[in-house]
Amino acid sequence: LTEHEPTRTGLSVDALHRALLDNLFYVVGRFPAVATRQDYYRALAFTVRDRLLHRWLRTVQTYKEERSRTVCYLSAEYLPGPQLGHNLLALGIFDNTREAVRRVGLELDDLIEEEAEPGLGNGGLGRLAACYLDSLATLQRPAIGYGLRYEFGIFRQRIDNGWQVEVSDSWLRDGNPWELRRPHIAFEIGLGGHTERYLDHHGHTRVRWVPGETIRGVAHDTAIPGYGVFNSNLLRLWAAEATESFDFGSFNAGDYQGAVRRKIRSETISRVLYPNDEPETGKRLRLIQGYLFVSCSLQDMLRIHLAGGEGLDRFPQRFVVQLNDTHPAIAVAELMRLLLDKHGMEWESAWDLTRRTFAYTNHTLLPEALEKWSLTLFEETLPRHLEIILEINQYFLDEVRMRFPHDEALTTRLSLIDETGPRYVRMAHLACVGSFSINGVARLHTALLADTVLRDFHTLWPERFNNKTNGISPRRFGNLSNPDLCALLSRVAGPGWAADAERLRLLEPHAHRREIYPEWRRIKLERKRALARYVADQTGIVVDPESMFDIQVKRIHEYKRQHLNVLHIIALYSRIKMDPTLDAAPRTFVFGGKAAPGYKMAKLIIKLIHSVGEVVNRDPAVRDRLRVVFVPDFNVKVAQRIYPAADLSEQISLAGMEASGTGNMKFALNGALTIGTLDGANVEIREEVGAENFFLFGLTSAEVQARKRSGYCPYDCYRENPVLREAIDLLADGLFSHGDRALFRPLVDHLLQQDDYMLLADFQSYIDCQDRVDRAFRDADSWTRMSMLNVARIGRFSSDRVVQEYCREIWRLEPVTIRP
Ligand code: 26R
Repeated sequence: LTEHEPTRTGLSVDALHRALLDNLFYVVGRFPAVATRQDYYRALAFTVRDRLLHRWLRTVQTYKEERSRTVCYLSAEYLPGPQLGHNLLALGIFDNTREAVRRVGLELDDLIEEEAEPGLGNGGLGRLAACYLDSLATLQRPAIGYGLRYEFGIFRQRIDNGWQVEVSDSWLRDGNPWELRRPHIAFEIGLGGHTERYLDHHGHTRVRWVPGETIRGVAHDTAIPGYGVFNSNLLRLWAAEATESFDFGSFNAGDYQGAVRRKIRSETISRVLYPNDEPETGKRLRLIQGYLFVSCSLQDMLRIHLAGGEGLDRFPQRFVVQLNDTHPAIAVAELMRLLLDKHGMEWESAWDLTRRTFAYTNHTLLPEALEKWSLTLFEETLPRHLEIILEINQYFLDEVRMRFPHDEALTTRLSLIDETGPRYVRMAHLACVGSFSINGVARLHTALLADTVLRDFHTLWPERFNNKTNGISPRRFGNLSNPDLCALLSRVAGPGWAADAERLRLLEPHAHRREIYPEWRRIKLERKRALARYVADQTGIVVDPESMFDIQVKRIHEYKRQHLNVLHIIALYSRIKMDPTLDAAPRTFVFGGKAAPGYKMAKLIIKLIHSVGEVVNRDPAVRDRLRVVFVPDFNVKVAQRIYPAADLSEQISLAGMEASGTGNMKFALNGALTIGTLDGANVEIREEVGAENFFLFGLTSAEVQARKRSGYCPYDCYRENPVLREAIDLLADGLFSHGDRALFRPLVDHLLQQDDYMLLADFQSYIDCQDRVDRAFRDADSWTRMSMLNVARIGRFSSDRVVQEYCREIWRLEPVTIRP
């Protein structure tokens, strides 16, 4: 009977098989005999998209009919990872599809490999946004993710002689079968120009912005299906295009070439993602990028709202807008502008409405990462917004002066404008003033926010502050990346854990059953073998899957202290050289991560990892006991191979620096034990899994602050600790640089003279802790039990838990069931 199943919606093996061949011919335009794997991947992607469309359109229709309250997640970055596997899992057709693909003589895993992932983000912040979209759909909450459709995502990383080389990421080259371009969902934005005052027909003074140029943003939609439910939400990304009116005007004036040039320039706006995890002040293009997607998104929300027939005053009932860091904070001024200038509202009601609409998440305490824009750049680019910001500031500072008279210093600190030198707009301040909720991303982070960078705002409005400890998608980082482990989890804890991660706790009683340890270890070993094959293929380095896989993967940054990890490797290397009988478990040190292209020190750290690896991996005295590898081009796809293969997860940032971290959670879910500081979410992970199942070292953030206040002198640590001295001397003397003493000098000098991230202060504690790790690893049964307990107790860090907290405490959002 399955023969009668429709080709575009049927879920049986037969229907999928027929659809695959149908799409291969009619959409991809190929005969099976000449089709490549990429052709088959695309045919399969269309097959899956067909099956999503029904759910997707039903969802949009239902939300519309029911005028459901909707959260709009505004994020400049999304790192959703490859879509095919995720969508098959959500639809529950993984096994049938595997079978259908076999019928054409191929393997599903090979087709999944074919997909170019959308690298539309830098790291944690973009991946978090993707996990939250997954959870929102799974929890049946109406949500739209709004962002930018960068034509080039985060650069691809090549390694040349140990140095990072950036290669452009043309992820759209083979087309993107998942997206639907919506040419009729497009909005214009203005740039530059000037403002004018005029009298409206009530005789009130109003403002008109006369932009110097206009640009269009066109919607590109991707379905985000929930897991095991019919809901499918929307990721709507804007691409920049030229406006027709503009072309037309130039054409009439006879300047055809000029019109084409401007068209190309318009399209440049969404061309490329900025590859930094720190702002570049003065980059006009980045300001425009943010404004483009924010303005289009708000115009889209207003359109949807007004189409529902309700008045603007009810907008905050229908929509809540979450600002993912300050990158979209211009939204506060833009919504004001739309309400005042386009919809003729009065200031008080517009401001009241705006402030009831936005909520702001902060993702970093690093002062250099707090966004600010020079006033002159702002004025040139968004003159009307600057006026509005200055007016918001006046009302705001009046209120401050009223509540805290005679405290001009407080007023200066709180101002939306930094006037200590050349003037800047402080985007975090704009976000705070314009939002009803301000949250950090881990308990410690939120506490530090209230105590440091947002202290004065916390004094003003303590009730706006709240914590939402980050989480990860158990579907993406469990089921998809580690199916064998997950099959075991489903057997012992029941299959429900993927949608209800707290159920992982049902594994806990089994952590004492030695008879299942061999299977747990076999699964880990199999993932390590697979990673070893991948590493050999990518780097030519052969590693031993039986050795401890000690892994640090994340953006390369001094505060994350990859070089502390390297100092441990050097110390261990020299210890084994001095004492070849030293009893220590063989280890494979794995690194991965990208450095911002302009961040010299981070790039030098990549070179350092390779240089130390070269010496260690070649030395016959240690080569059976230590290996160092750097996996190039760390991204979501590579991450899914790495987390399942880890024995040890390195989370070693200086306490008080990492807002949360989410890699820490992904490792633990895959049964790795953590060596870490009391930073970010590590604090809460350790509480959950138990102190005895976590390797803790290093200063606390309070101790860090105290040490800094009393004048931290790294050179003292160097002088007083012979092990540390030797490690640094080996580096400085050129042991890892063919005798070149200049290569790593900047790094060594910085450590000895400044050491902003206190590697030397934490060095001995780290080394001692690594010794404890070594002893623990050599007791295989005890290690296995700890590993199982980590998995059993990590459920709290599911993004489902966080999203429920956001829904209950910030968004006031209820589930909406979609029926077939
Ligand atoms: C301005 C722009 C180029 C930019 C600045 C800063 C882009 C990205 C950043 C980095 C930030 C905001 C970031 O990614 N923060 C990370 O957010 C994660 C999710 O909350 C945290 O887990 C992680 O600790 C934090 O560094």
